[in-house]
Amino acid sequence: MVNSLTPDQKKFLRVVVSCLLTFMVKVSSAQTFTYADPSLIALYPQQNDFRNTLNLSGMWEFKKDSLEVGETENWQNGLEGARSIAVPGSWNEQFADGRNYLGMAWYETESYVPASWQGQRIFLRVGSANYAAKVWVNGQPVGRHEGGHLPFAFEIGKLINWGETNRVSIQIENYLKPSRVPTGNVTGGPFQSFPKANYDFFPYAGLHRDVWLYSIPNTASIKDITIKTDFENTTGSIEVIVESEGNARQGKVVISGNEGQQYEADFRFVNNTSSATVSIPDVRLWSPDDPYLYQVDVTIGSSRNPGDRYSLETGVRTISVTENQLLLNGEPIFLKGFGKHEDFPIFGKGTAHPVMVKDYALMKWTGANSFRTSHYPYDEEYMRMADREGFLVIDETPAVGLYFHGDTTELAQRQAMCKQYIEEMISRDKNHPSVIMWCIANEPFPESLNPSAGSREATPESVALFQELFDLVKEKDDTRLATLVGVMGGPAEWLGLSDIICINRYYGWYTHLGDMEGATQLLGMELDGLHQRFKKPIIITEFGADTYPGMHAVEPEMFTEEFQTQFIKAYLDVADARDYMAGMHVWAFSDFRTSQGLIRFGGVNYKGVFTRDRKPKVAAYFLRSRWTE
Ligand code: BDP
Repeated sequence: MVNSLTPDQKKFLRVVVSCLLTFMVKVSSAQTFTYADPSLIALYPQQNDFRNTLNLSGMWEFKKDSLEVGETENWQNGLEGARSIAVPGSWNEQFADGRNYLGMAWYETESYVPASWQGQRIFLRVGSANYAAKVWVNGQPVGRHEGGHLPFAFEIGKLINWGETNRVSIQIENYLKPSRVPTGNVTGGPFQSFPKANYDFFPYAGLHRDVWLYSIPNTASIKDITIKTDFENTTGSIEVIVESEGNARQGKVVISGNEGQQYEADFRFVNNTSSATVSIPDVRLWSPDDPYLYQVDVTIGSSRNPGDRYSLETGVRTISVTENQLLLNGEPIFLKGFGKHEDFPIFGKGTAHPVMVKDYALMKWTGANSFRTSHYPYDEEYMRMADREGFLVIDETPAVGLYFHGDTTELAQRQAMCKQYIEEMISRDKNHPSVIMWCIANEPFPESLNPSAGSREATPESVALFQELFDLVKEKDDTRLATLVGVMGGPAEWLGLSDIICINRYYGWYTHLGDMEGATQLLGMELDGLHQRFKKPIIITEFGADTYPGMHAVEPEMFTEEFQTQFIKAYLDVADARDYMAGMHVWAFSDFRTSQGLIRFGGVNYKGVFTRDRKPKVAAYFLRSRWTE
């Protein structure tokens, strides 16, 4: 019958059939791609007698999908004409044609899943896929996730071929959109850069952290562990809250430390939840000077027939604020350190373990005791290392460059993303003693996007919006402080919502150019005013000057190493003269890649006190003498 149709009728039929097929694919994908559940990322994959892990990082297959035909052409059934790519790593750094590509691309790998895993529950966990990801296993859709810098996981046991290789396909795209967090392609935004990110770091794309397959026991398993610590006199207490799945009725917590001592507590589940508090006599408190960690082993089931086990490390410490001070274990502590980035040549935003180790070594060398995970949560190994090395961390969500004008639908989408990030970040990082503070946003902009002009008022809507985020943080974790980092010229009302005031200031750089006297005068006045108004301690979470390495001047001049040193010293002196200052974080630890723009020579932000490949500028030696003597 088709043969009897005219060419026009045939063409029409083809269009109808293709539309129908596209529609069916879309409908079926809409039905089968569930959004990732943040509660699944609470426990990092772990190998023990009850659990198994397989790290899928290494060489994967990669293919751009700029026409976005991959799904209709079923690329999940095997990528044809693909090239190799390293995971973790940003795709923008690995090829000769990838730098500015932010569209759709596909990743694929194969992994053998041992038959011995059959009978267990199997999950796929992706450490970070920037920005939006869809995942298939053996050609079958398993789920989707939005937002980079935080992990997501799906249960995939039903799709596994036991004792065979299994194909994992991940589609990722990183379009810059006003509805996303962080935002991009904003009309009239402050950043006139390319690519048009509404923030000052390169919008790297791809699989940036490890990808894992892991298994947990089928009949009863530990789903989540939350640790809260406290102390009175010399006795510490570690409260361990355990959430389980399945039929375990009881369990045990064993805490090891204090040179071979063990402290134990039994617990019983009620509705799969339980908690046990263990006392530690002669407790060794966690601090930057002595980052002492206790080992916590949780076992569920009876002692004769244990069902699952999970181990982690914790430090006993408290964090609080007074009107003037930040208190660690009840004692004043001053944060000395940096705002940072996950950034390194060729790796992009991909996890690079040697760089991580080097960064801690260099931070210690300067005498720093703290850093902020600007402007997104860092790799989990980074956080574990902070626990071990004794760094006090301000853990920040990817909410950078938020603004409140324009499209209300986009505003609601951004707000939903901010809440998702808070849930995921706290779910993932809540057991790190190093994390003392959650930061819900960096430099949200007031109504007018240009902070040096227009309205600096906080609209009631924006205050309500932040209040909602702070409430969510406190609901998830009431043991730590919560803050947002304020932009220069931004509304003070937003700052007042925080437990501790955090501000970024660039007087002497973006205003009062080169004039450090005028800059520090204004800075001092502003700090005094803020403290008088809010009666809370203040941290300057960013201050710094772009510095081209090797550029010098007898009399300090912008862009020279002498000017950067003078700038940092002037700010530190202002802080030292005020007893309500609780910390100073230099911007930035190292130079980092950003979008191309007039004020970003070579697409690099040069405010690092170390170069991008971690060589010290003069300011690094200055900080070392100031912070270690
Ligand atoms: C601050 C931002 C930071 C920038 C820095 C700068 O928080 O991301 O990199 O300014 O301009 O406003 O160097």
